[in-house]
Amino acid sequence: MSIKQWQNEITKNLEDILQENLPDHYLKEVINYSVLPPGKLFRPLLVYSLASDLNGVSKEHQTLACAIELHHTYTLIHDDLPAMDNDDLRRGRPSSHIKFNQWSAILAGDALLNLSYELLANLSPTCLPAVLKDFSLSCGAQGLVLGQCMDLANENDTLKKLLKIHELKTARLIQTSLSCSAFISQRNDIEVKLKEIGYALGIVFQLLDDLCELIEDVNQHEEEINPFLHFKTEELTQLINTNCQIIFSHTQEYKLINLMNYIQSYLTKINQKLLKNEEKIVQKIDIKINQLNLQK
Ligand code: GRG
Repeated sequence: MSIKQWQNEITKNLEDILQENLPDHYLKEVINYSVLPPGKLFRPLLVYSLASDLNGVSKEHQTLACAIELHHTYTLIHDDLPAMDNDDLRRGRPSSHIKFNQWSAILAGDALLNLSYELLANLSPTCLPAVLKDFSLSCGAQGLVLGQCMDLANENDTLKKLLKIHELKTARLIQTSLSCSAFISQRNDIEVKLKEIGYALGIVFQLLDDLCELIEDVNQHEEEINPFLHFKTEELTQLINTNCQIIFSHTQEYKLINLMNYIQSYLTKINQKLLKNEEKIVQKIDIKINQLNLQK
C-alpha cells in the first residue's frame, strides 16, 4: 500500500469510529469538525510505516493509529483555547472554540482524550499493558501535559529548557507512536532504539515547524517563543542536522526501510517548502537552507 492509501484508510477508520462511538448529539458535531478532515496524519503514518517494516499492519495497528490521532486532536483543540496558545485558526479553518464556543471545545477535547483510551482497551492482552503504560506516561503529567505546562509558564529562556519542552510536547507522542506500534508487533526488543529515533524525529519535526512558521507573519506570542528568533541559527541548524543523522543511521541499522522512506518523504516536502520561501525566511534570520541536511 502507498502512503496515500494508508492516509485514506486511516481517514475512513476515523470517520467510522466517530460515527459508531459518539451519541447523536451536538457534541458529535463539534468532535467531527475538530477531527475531520484530518491533518497530515504524521503520527498514524509512523505507526503504519513501522508496522509494515516489522510483520505488517494489523487491525490493532489501525486502532492504535486512530487512538493516537484522536489524542493529538484533543491536544490541538485545547492548545488553541484563549487560556493556552490562543489561536483562532487551525488547519486553515476557524479553531474549534471559534467555530463553536469555549465550553464546547473543552468538552470535545475531553471526550477525545477519553475515546483514545477506550479504543486502546480493544487491544489484545499480550500488548495492552505495555501500550497503556507507555501511552499514558507519554501523554500525562510526566510527558505532553508537563511540556505544555512548562511552555505556558515560559520556561524557555535557555536552549536546554526549550529542548526539554520540545521533547515533552512534541517528541513524546511521536516516540509512543513508534514504541506502541512495535509492542503490537511483539517487538519490545527494539523499544530503546525506537525511543531514540522518536526523540530525534520529535526535535527535528518541531524545529522545522518553528522554521516554517517564519514564512508567515508571526504574531507577538509566536515571536516570543520561536527559537530561531532567540537562539543562534548555527546551533539550531546543527541540532537539526545531528538529529537527522541519528534518524537515518538508526533506521538503516535496523532495516526500518518503510519508516525511513516515510520520514524522508516528509523531510523532502519541508525542504522544498523552505527553499521556495528562503527569501522570506532570510528577512527574519540569517540562514542558508542548503546547510540543512534533510536528505539521507
Ligand atoms: C495537553 C492541552 C495539552 C497540550 C499538549 C501537543 C501540545 C501540548 C499542544 C499542541 C500544539 C503544538 C504546537 C504542539 C507541538 C507539535 C506540533 C507542531 C503539532 C502540530 O502537529 P501537526 O503538524 O498537525 O502534525 P496536523 O494538523 O498535521 O495534525
